Amino acid sequence: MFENIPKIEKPEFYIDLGIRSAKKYAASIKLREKHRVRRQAELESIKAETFARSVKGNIEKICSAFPSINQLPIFYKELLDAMIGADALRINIARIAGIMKTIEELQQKANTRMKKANDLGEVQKIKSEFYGRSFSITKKAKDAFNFLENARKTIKGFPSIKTKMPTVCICGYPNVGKSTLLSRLTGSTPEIAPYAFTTKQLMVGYIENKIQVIDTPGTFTDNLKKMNWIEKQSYLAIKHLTRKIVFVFDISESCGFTIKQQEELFQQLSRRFRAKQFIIYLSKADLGLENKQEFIEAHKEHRIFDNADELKKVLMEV
Ligand SMILES: Nc1nc2c(ncn2[C@@H]2O[C@H](COP(=O)(O)OP(=O)(O)OP(=O)(O)O)[C@@H](O)[C@H]2O)c(=O)[nH]1
Ligand SMILES: [Mg+2]
Repeated sequence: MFENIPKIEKPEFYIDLGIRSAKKYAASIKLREKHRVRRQAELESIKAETFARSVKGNIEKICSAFPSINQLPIFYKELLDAMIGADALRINIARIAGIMKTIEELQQKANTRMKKANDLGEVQKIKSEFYGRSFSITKKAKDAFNFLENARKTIKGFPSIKTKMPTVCICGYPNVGKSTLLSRLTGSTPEIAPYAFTTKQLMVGYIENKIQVIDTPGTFTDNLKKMNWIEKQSYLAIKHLTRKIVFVFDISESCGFTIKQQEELFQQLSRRFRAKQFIIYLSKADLGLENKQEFIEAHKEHRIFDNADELKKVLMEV
């Protein structure tokens, strides 16, 4: 979805490109003007215009490649705000867009002055002033170019999610078997390993191309700002994309976390997302689960599954 933003270079790169393209173009044209001063003035005007067009074109490409924040689905909008800062992105795009405008004005002024230049010294002076000021305002925006390059890298790592498809999120403590369940439900092949924090980005699968299932790891803090990058993504996916949450409990505790710890996360999410429907999945049923009956008694108000196929059937019921 966001892979098309071109790499953003340092300002010097665009200046060099502009100079090269001006030189190249100037070498390819034939001027009819015979008067030495007029001829030189005309040549420099053409070069300045080519330089300005090149810099403007490249900056324009950068500005228009970033997604327009207001048109993004709410999930991506908030993700972008949490990861990059929507205002900061707007400001930095506006800063480099400002360069285009200034260079255009400088070039027009230089052009008008060139037409009136009386000697080669004056032509040289106008030329130096034009490039000097153009370079300086472009280089001054170094931080903005840098910011946008970092933003591009962050955006490129955003998960590819269908924001309009009915979606189910799989939550639960680390190592309880969330990714294994995702794989059983959707046939996708996420990384599964016998240690906590295996999943480091949102994993997505589809049930018959009708239901999107997202593995949303994280134990979440109260504050979005304090969450790590994967937790922010998970949290926003739960908040904006899903009405159904499958909460995975490993009551065998072979995940390394007690039922009590898992219960705390379950209660915390239930409170925070009151309006959503929670379904419980007991993982690792093959391990016996002696305490299953006791657990079911304590969670009478929830539907509980320990078989992925049965859970899948229920998720398919619209
Ligand atoms: N015996 C048994 N082991 C399971 C089952 N499901 C998962 N496991 C094991 O539990 C471990 C963790 O499984 P994952 O699916 O990676 O768990 P996760 O919740 O995605 O873990 P994180 O990504 O670290 O949060 C792996 O060693 C799995 O093989 C199951 O049904 N039975
Ligand atoms: Mg996982």
